Amino acid sequence: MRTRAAVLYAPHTEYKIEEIELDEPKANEVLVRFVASGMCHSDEHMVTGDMAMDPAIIEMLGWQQYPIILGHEGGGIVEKVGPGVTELKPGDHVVTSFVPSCGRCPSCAKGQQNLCDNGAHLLSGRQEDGTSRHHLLDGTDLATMCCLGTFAEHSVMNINSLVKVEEDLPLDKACLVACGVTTGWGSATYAAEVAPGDTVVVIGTGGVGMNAVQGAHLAGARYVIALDPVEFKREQAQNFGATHVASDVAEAQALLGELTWGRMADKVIVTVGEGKGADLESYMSMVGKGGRLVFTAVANMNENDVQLNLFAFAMQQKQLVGTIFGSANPRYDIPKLLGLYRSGQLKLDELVTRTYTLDQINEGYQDMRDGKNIRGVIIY
Ligand code: CXF
Ligand code: ZN
Repeated sequence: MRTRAAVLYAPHTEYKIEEIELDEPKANEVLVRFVASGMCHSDEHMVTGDMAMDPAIIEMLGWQQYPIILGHEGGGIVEKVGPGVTELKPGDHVVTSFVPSCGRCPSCAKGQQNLCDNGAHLLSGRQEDGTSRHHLLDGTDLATMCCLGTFAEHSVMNINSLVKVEEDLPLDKACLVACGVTTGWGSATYAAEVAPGDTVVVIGTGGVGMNAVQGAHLAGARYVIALDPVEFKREQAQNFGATHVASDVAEAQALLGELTWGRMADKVIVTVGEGKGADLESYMSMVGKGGRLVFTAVANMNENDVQLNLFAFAMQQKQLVGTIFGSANPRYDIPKLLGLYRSGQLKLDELVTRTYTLDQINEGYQDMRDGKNIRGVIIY
């Protein structure tokens, strides 16, 4: 079938809206008509080139990373299912999960669906069987982000990347649990294990960090300090549970000193747009004795060096924890978070700063770069 998609032909270029050819769903795959897609910062890492597959591996496999359809935060309606799909049918409402979960691999079986073995395909640009369902009209294969490609009116993806949701939920809000909301909320509740009475700092309060703020608040933190250089984001954070705000690390350190009588933070959660190894020690300096730093941010794939005072790290018994998808289990946590939205305990509507059409995607990403959005959402 023909559909429309935002195609990125190369890093550091604008998206172009193209008519594309989309194949039928194969075994265990589903054709989805998207209703909405969140515009996550991680897609921007494919635009800047911070994140890409190893060129040597790509060449060995005969694949290419570009042209690519980005987007991994989708909400839509099933149009057709491929052979072997029994758990979804046409008309079902679904959200994507940027991490797949097969339920059968050792990680899924252990209760760590965010580490599903099929995650190995996330940056391959291909479906799990190594082939493409998306093609330019001249036949060129298109890669897709996270095996999804939600910046398109339709897409075909594996059942492992879809979670069924209740039909009365608005898909233009529910789509946000596909990545940003669950990643941020889980970073606070699972990875940081925020406990009642904790003092928490969230560094970077965009589409992920804002949900770490509301996760920490809901988990009973006494103080939640939202650290962001953008005034609009600091203001917004106070509606999501931040008790205090700071515009830089020095301001947050001074605030922590006063609030905790020098004991500093129990948990610091790093949700900046691009993680930098050089900043790690300044983040760790806000963590108190026995405290934990959670690193959620995406860094450049070649970022190998970090600044960290190893003596203080050991002597003050600090912890450094990495996390993907906020250490959440998509098939358990996506419905759970949508339940919290339904009961009014999780804010989703307020995360959406602006909506765009697919044709306005470049404008939407420019707004993100300019710090104007908590989340921009494309409405199809
Ligand atoms: C990213 C993490 C790295 C792979 C692509 C998706 N996470 C969410 O935005
Ligand atoms: Zn994302």
